[in-house]
Amino acid sequence: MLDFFTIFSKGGIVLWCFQGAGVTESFTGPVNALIRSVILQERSGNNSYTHDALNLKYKLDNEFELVFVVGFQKILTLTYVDKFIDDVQLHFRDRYKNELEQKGALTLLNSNFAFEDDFNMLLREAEESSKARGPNSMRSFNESLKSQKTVKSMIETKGGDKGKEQGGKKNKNCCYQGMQLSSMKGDLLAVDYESSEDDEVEEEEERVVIADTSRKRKGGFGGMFGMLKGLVGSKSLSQEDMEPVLDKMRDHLIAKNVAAEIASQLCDSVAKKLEGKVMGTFTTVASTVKGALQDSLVQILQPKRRVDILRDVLEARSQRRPFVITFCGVNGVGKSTNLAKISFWLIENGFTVLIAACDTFRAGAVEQLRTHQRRLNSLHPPQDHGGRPVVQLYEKGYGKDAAGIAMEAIAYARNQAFDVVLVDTAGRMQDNAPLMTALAKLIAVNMPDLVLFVGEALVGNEAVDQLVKFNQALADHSMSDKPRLIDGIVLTKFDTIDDKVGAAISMTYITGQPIVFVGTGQTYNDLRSLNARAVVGALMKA
Ligand SMILES: Nc1nc2c(ncn2[C@@H]2O[C@H](COP(=O)(O)OP(=O)(O)OP(=O)(O)O)[C@@H](O)[C@H]2O)c(=O)[nH]1
Ligand SMILES: [Mg+2]
Repeated sequence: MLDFFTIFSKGGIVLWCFQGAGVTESFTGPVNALIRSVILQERSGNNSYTHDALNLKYKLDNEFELVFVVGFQKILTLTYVDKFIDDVQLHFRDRYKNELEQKGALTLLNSNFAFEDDFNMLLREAEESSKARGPNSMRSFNESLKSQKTVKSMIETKGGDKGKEQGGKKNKNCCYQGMQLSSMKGDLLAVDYESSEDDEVEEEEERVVIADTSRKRKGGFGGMFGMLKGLVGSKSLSQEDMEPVLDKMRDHLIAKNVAAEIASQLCDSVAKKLEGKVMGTFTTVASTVKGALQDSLVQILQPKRRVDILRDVLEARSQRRPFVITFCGVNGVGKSTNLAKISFWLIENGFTVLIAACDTFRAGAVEQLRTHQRRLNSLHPPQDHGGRPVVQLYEKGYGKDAAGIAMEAIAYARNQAFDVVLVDTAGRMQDNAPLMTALAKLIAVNMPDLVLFVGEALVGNEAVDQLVKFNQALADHSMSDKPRLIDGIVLTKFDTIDDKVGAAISMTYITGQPIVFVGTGQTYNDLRSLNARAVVGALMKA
């Protein structure tokens, strides 16, 4: 029942297309019209467009710079199209990741995207599931978009909710030394925010009424957008017009703890994006500026690379080797505590963990880990796991070479068939050259699967300095031409920062690496994943 489906790059190269049986009209006209009047204007709306008798729906893939467009007759109400376009996008990305990562136009031109079979399968599934639901069945409130558009919808639940439910059923919720614990099976819950009523406005409505709310609010973005009031008619935006607005935007971001340098770079890029854009009315100016900033922020926070630790651990297990994660960062940021929380999450997911006590420097570091190891084993007693402790500590006391201990621990884990090795390291200041060299050596020698940088959400400008110097040290002391740098971030003490969430932006912007875990407190349950939309929401809030 579809007229066509086409996948093309933002550069205009058609990678693949499908034309429905019996459809003779070319779809070049409608697609060109869509590109001209919607995509190039960066009007997002609800991602649909009507051209003569055709309905077009599209989806942008910003990571790989692709556009997915589906066309069907306006008279048809195809309920499955939105989900279908999502499915096709995911499938296509997964299947052609390698080709798409190369990006260059030549690679795309030379690649053969034989996607017919996958597409037909997805289409059959979509059509069948919509038939199964019945054509005229009315959606219940719970199924409707509206029911999901509450504040709660900002929280990504994924497998997390399921895990919680299971935990509840099996009565797994337990307490330890005053700590409330619940099951942490599956993917982690995403960080949550308290929101004002304003945020509950449905997205569609928000776009329309944005000018009003910005006028209502004092200061913050309200004031900022207010400045654009004079800009009406068909004037195109110039740097000069935007200067005062951008200054305010920069201050706003800095007030939210985004590092100053990064706030400036972000504003410059928004200015570049908007320069020369022809403005219609005040409303469009307001939503365009806000939208451009919001888009950039979401894009920064969205992982360029998927980090799926549970899957990667399983893969390592199938290769009969432990999956090794190293934690590093400056003193007192929460490396050891979050290492323990991550152990708990891994154990809850059925894995065994060896903690390598490679902080051989700070007094008490080994004992701190031993305490965690005991607590974790009492939460998951060996008798529930075939007589084997689910977490063990590998330690050699103090004053020894950390890289050597890590190496012994990894070998021990391989012999004893542990699934994961978590390497705790001593805190070190980024300017302490000998200690940075030692860390770089530990990583170069042991080549962990994942190097996690642990940083506090409280930091502002300091975040950039830490990350740049940690990465630089790893690069300088690497023995390979493809050095192991930081490949993920643990953002800790997120519970202490209110809505000053700027460090999340600074850290991902500087490294280009994802925030893999968010620490939200001092119990084993206080571990979350990042919800980019919620963080951007908090950043944009006046
Ligand atoms: N509120 C809050 N406190 C945290 C969080 N993570 C860690 N902490 C606290 O931060 C303090 C330092 O934590 P550690 O785990 O010892 O930090 P570290 O980075 O290992 O410290 P060094 O090994 O000395 O470098 C402890 O009091 C933790 O309880 C968090 O997500 N939220
Ligand atoms: Mg520590």
